[in-house]
Amino acid sequence: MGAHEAHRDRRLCAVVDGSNGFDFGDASSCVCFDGAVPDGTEVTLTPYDDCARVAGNELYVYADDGDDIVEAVGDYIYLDGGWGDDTLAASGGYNYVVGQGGVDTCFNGGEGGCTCEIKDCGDEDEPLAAVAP
Ligand SMILES: [Ca+2]
Repeated sequence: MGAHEAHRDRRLCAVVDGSNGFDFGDASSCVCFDGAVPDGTEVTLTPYDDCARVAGNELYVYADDGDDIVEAVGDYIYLDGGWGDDTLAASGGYNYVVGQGGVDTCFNGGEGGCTCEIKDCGDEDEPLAAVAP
């Protein structure tokens, strides 16, 4: 299956619950995760088009490659979209959202040190869609 096909149908992603840990980097398909994780956890998604809603505090969430859709709920979360055309959202406070390469859309509904930053050294035309708190 090509990446675009996977992008069209995220229902084909493996539904995961974190019972075997929160590093899904070795998964053979995209993953779909929706749940709470312990504070301070590092969550790593797959190189495919993942879909996740992660709740917790002091998290590091890395979506890796692929066109990911990730929502983070909590405080002090660092949400890194990795490469790909990501849609990233963080609600809570003091979260930091980084789109990395690709055409990303970031929303940060939190308060405090909220930032939505696109890091892409190779494409200055990349649109930035940021919603201020
Ligand atoms: Ca991914």
